[in-house]
Amino acid sequence: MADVDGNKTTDLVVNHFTAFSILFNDGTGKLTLTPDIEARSLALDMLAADLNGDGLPDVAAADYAAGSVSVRYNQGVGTFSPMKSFVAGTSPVCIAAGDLDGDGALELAVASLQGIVNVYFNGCLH
Ligand SMILES: [Ca+2]
Ligand SMILES: [Ca+2]
Repeated sequence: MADVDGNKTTDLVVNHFTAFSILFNDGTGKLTLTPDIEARSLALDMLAADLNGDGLPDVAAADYAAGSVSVRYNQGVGTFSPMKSFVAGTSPVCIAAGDLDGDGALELAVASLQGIVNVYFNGCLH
């Protein structure tokens, strides 16, 4: 859940494992579903967080089958940048975002089935 379109209401990001979609909340109880937005194969875990500091939540996923973490930057209402992927080793299953080095920008941490955690510092995500 995140305010994807910046209208001060909480929208829903729905993970379909090979794609995601957004349920935009207009604030009156009406939800509007976007067409599917492509993700990598078998994205087991997904989050929405502002990774580039523009005030709009971006979408990042742990791509189990592809062994990668992928990021799509929010470009405004219902549109996202082309996917940017980073190697994440074998079987990444969980993803989290947090400011791990205290510079105010979010990092990504991705855990694999083997118990390995890869950290992607914000400066490397763009
Ligand atoms: Ca953003
Ligand atoms: Ca940081």
